[in-house]
Amino acid sequence: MLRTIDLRGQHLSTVQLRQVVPRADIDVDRALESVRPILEDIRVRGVQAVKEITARLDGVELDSIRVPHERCTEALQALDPQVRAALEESIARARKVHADQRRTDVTTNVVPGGTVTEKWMPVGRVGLYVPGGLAVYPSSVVMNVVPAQTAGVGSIAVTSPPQKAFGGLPHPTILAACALLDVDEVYAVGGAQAIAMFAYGTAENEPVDLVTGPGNIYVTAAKRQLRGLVGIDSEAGPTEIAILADDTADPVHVAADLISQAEHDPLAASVLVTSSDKLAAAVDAELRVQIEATKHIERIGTALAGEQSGVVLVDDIEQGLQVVDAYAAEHLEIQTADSPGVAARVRNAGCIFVGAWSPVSLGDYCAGSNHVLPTGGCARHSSGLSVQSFLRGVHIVEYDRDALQEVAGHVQALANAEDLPAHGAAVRLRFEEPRPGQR
Ligand code: HSO
Ligand code: ZN
Repeated sequence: MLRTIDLRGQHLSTVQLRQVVPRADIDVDRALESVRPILEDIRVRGVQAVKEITARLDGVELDSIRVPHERCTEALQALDPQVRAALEESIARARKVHADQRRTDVTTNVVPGGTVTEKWMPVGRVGLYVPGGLAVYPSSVVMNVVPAQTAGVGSIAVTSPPQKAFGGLPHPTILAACALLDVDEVYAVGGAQAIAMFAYGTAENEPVDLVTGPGNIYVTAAKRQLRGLVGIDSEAGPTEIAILADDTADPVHVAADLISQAEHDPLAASVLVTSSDKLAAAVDAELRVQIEATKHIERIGTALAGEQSGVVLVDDIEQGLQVVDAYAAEHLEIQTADSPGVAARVRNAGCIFVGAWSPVSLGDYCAGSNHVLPTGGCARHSSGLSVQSFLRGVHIVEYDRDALQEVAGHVQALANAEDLPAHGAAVRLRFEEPRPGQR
């Protein structure tokens, strides 16, 4: 099922490893070509353009882009009690984990009379994107809203694509999740137009300071283009699972987990990195059996057969660690004899799932961790969504006269070294006698 990349006996550099690990070539810049006119139209014509584009792309005529609050409460009342209970548990666990991510302000006494305080302030207003498309993602409402609320963001708006099948509203489970989380500003807009609406603001919505949440390639292209005007969390690509496993792993679990994330998208990536021929063969056989029983067999089959998926054969766990670090997966499972020991040595991954009882699906819904994670190798430099994503650390500098005077010579020396003498003068002047008539 999966293509095989045999790295045994090879000593590859990081650069070479990055080239050989399976990864899709996602061309966001190309998507930008079709996205740019949409953004520009909304910048110029505002909400009228949002409505016309929504009619054209989603086949939905919107009277208003905003979802009336009653629709959310009605959706919550009609929600299957089991789904409600599960969402409540998901929210409670996410709140527990995210509460521990709160930052405390720190004041450093640099010298007597001279302090620097780092003050953490929430972003003023955020727009959270919840994808529609092939699946419905109430869990993503939780993963965006909980950290924003925990950070203390005062104004939170959620948007999700309108669904023809639901009278032009976002999916009812999304609306119910918003109601459960006490979010009452919800929009029925998807795609690049949603990001533009958030970034520019229109007659029917205030602009936001930050947009978060994953979306398709057009959403990502819009985020790339509008970054700066608004903050963005990251550029989300198709989801990825990598599993580092040895012959102690259960092939049934490994196959199920590879399939689980392939279920998202024909472009999703499922990668097994193993030192065991035996496991690779058993997983392959298991994939063939399990895939037959899946509802979304077509997109799972496409994802597993795609160039972005594969089995990477390695000599041992050492080489396996090099491979997974070069790959920097969004989700990385460790299923080895000493899973915690191996997991502790991983450098690059969005979220690490340790041992046989921590599958990615748990993290998708109910572990308490966040499922909005860096994809496409961005885990080398970025983190998943957290309370920190919605905070800004502002330095507050407060020196008294003596403390400034003490360091004045150094400021002037550095100002002169940079040929910026006016910088030095701004300090020196404060300690000079005023010119006649100056003060
Ligand atoms: N695995 C996805 C999140 C998700 N899975 C939502 C199911 N629902 C990206 O981390
Ligand atoms: Zn998932």
